[in-house]
Amino acid sequence: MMKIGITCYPSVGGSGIVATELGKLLAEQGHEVHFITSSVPFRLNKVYPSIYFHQVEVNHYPVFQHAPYDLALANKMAEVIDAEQLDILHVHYAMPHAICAILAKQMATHDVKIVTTLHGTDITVLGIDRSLTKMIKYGIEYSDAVTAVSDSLVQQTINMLDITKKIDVVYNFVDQTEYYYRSNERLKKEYKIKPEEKVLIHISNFRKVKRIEDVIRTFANVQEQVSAKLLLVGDGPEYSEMYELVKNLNIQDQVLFLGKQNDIAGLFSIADLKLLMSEKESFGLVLIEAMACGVPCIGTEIGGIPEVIVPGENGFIVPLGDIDNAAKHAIDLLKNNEKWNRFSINALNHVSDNFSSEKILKQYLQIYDAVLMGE
Ligand code: GMT
Repeated sequence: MMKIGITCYPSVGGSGIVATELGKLLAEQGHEVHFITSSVPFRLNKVYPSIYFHQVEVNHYPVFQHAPYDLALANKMAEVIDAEQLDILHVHYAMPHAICAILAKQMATHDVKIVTTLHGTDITVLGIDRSLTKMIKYGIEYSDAVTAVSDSLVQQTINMLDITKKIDVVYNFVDQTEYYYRSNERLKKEYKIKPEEKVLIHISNFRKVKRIEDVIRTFANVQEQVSAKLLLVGDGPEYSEMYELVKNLNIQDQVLFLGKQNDIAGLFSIADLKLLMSEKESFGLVLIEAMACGVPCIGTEIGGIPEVIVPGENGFIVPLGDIDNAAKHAIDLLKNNEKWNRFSINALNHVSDNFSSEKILKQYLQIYDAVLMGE
C-alpha cells in the first residue's frame, strides 16, 4: 500500500479528469490518496473512504499585490508530505505544480518522490514564454520521474526546452464502466432530433485552439448532403463568436449549443461522429471518451491526435483547417451503415486495447515502484 499525494487543476478539463480518475483507481486498489488542490476536484463526486482532500488556502493580505497561491500550495504540500508520510507526490502540470512540489520536498523532513505528468498546455504555451522556460525545465529535470500524455508531447518538450531527462509516455485513459453506449432515444426526442437524422458532436472548453469554427464549417458542408444535427457541448471564450457564426451560416436550427454538461457518455450515446479540429492537442481525452461509446472520430493531424485516431479504421485524420476533407470523410461514413458499424466496433476495441484504465494504471504503478526503488 502506498500513500500518494495528487495535485492538479481541479476544475473541468482533461488533466483534472485524468488526475482525479487516477486517484480513484489507486484508492480502489487499496492505496491511500491525498488530493492537495485549491478546491475539491469536480469528478470527486462521492465519498471514497481512502481518499482525502487537503485544501490550499490563500490569504489576501493588502501588502501583497498578488495572492501567493504557488507558495501556499508548496507549504501545504510540505505539511501533507510530513503529516501523512507520503511516498509519492504526483503532480499534473510542470507549471507551477512541479516547482511547488520540488520546493515542498526541500522543506519537508520526510522523503517523498515526485512524479510529474505533462499534459500539453504547459509545454506548448508556457514553453515559448521566455519568462517561464527556465522554471518549467527545472521542474521537469528535478522531478524523480516525468510522464507525458503522448509521444508527440515528449518530442515537443525535448525540442522546445532542450530537456535530457527521460520522459515516459503514459496515455490518457477512460473508465469503460462509465463510458459505454447506452440507448438514449428519450434524449434524442427531447432535443427534437428526428430518428433519421445523424448527430455530430464536439465537446471542449471553447478555447481558440479548439478551432470550433472549423467544426461548424465542416458541419455546414455535411448537412448539405446528410440530414444532421450538431451538438456543441461546453463553454468558454469562443462561445458568443461561434453562436454568431452559426446564425450567419443560417444553420441555427441544426446546431444545438448545450453548454457545460455532466452526462458526457449519455451525449456520446446519441452521437454518430465526433469532430476535434484543434490546432493544439497533446492527446485529446474526448476522443477516447467518444470511442468508448462506439463513436468514430475525425481529428486534425496535430499533436497527439494521430496517436489516438487510426485513419480508415476508427476515424479519419485531416490536415489542420481542411474542412473540405473532414466533411468528405464525414459524409462518406454517415452514408455507409456497414462502414460506420465497422468503425464503431473498431473504436471500442481500440480503447480496450490501448486506453483502458487497467492498462494505464499499471503503467503509473510501475513508474511509482521504479522511483521508490531508486531506479
Ligand atoms: O485541452 C484543454 O484545453 C484542457 C487541457 C487540460 O489542462 O486539461 O487538456 C490537456 O490535457 C488533456 C489531458 O491530458 C489532453 O487530453 C488535452 O489534449 C490537453 N490539451 C491540449 O494540449 C490543448
